[in-house]
Amino acid sequence: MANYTTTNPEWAIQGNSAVMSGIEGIKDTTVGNINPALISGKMKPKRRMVLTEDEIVEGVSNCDRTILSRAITLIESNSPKHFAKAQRVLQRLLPRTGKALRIGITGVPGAGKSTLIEAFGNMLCDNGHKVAVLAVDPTSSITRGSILGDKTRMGTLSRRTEAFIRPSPAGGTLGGVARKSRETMLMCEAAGYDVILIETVGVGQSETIVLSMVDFFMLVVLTGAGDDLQGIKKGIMELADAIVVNKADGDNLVKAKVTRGEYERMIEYIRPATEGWPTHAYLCSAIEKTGLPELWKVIQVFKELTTQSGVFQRRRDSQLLDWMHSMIDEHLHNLFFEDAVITGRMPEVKSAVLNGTISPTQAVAELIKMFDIKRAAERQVDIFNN
Ligand SMILES: Nc1nc2c(ncn2[C@@H]2O[C@H](COP(=O)(O)OP(=O)(O)O)[C@@H](O)[C@H]2O)c(=O)[nH]1
Ligand SMILES: [Mg+2]
Repeated sequence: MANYTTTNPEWAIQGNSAVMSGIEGIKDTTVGNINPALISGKMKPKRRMVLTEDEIVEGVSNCDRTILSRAITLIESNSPKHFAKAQRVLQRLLPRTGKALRIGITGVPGAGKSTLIEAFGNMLCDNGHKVAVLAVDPTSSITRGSILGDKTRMGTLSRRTEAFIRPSPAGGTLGGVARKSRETMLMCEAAGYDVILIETVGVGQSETIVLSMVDFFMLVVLTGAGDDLQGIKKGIMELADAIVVNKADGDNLVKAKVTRGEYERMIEYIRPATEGWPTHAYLCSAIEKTGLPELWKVIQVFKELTTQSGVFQRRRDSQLLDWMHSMIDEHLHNLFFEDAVITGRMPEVKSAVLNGTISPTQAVAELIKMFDIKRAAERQVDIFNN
């Protein structure tokens, strides 16, 4: 059996030529640059070696960051074979998950989320925590690159051994990004990261995905909110467990205090995001690193209070059931759209709809009639047992 993936692995995301490398430390094996140990057979080219299920489970459990990266790559793979393997790995690691504090961070682009995560993450590492930073950006397959910028913004943190930073999966469907992000989070927990910081791009549906994953959700805002609320929808404020007025430094400090007061007044009219937890606005500066210990304290009090009241666990429980439901949706969706009968007839039906020969509703009715769910399920590779 082939032990090595090719330069264009089958799991590469369709239409996306950038494939993240797995293991670092071995130079490209171009002519003249070959490690003699490789030729003599004394050393295996680790970079391309396919890891066994056991190796991944063990590597992740021991917080081997290289293996963790590869486990996540497996989760992000769109190949059914890799999906099945990732699921088996996850199943075995599941008992190690759930112990981290999951914090979501949203806000308009430029609010300072990445800078804040860098400062906050460093502080937590200094305090003995292990921090995993994830990003959720469902548009990343279109915009690309934006998330890589974030990694440079987190320069210090990314070099720390106590930290692990992973950009958003470029996932195609929204459901795909959601599943991959959640499972990536679980992998990080299994590796022993006890604080998970999840940045959303703050546009589109990234907030919804992150909200469905986290225990504590914070909104980072800029000073000078004024009347227009910086385009922040009231809906997002309703989801926040804390509003963080960032860039409260230098000449901006006075303005930041005013902004904080404005948000405090607005919050009064909004139903709290979490039962029994009053949302407040706080000041901080990611650059000067002020207000960060206070913010951490707030999050800890939140955890304590909601754990006592049972709200913490209830939120996690409902998230789990929601995940399950969305997975069912996704699975049924795939069964239908990947079914040979459906894909075979689809072009014809599509053009009939475009020609005005049949209505979209009629088209759906006919496709559903053609779709034999039992046979479709049989035809599909048995992804859960393979
Ligand atoms: N003065 C000041 N600038 C900040 C602060 N935090 C972030 N910035 C700047 O704001 C800009 C956007 O920050 P970034 O972290 O990329 O924002 P994001 O888009 O929300 O992730 C960058 O130029 C940062 O240097 C802060 O606390 N104070
Ligand atoms: Mg950012």
